[in-house]
Amino acid sequence: MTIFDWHSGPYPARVRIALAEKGLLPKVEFVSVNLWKGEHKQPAFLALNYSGTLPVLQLDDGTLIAECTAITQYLDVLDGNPTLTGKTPAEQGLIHMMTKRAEIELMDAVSVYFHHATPGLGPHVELYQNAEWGLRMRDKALRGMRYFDEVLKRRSYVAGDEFSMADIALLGGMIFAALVELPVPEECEAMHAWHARVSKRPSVRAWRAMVAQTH
Ligand code: GTS
Repeated sequence: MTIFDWHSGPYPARVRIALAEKGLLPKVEFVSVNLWKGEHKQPAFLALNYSGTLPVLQLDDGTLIAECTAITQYLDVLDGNPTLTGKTPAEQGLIHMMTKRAEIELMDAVSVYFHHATPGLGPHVELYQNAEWGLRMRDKALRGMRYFDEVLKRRSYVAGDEFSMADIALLGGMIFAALVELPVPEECEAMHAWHARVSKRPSVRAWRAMVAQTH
């Protein structure tokens, strides 16, 4: 399997953490696509992913799978023992719902803030910016943090009692929020406790060590 990504990117982090959770990191070859140079908007990359975003998984038969959720789903069921995306229909439904919610309410909102209300990837990549929209999305992300704080007051993990793809999605949002210096409000204690807990997982520690090493 090949993964096209940018090693320290927040969305790529979701797939790298999922790979580590599944013990699949040694089976993957990583190909670096330089976001800061805008390589993801060039025709060669757009041929791999119409949306021009990372990461993209390419299977050995050439099949291309983009979108973190779709890639994680694929990786999780490969061994016939899904541990991240649910075993029962209800678990699967809840995990997908909460994963999407972590994207809509936090991670994607932080991303829009980054691309529209900060210099983002620089003027040669950010050809259109709408600062007002970006700032609205920053406020949406802050509301999202408060929502997830409420969720995490009621249960240990985002979609229930077990760590899942939804936790990885929320963690991706937190990684992005930290990069753009958008801290989780101090009073969101449940969210902070959850973050401390998931940060102890070997998959997350390994990701952080990899990023620290490459900077
Ligand atoms: N919905 C996509 C997914 O889930 O995979 C979003 C992917 C995404 O936005 N990836 C970022 C990207 O390609 C990578 S990173 O910023 O997290 O490193 N951004 C570039 C751009 O121009 O939007």
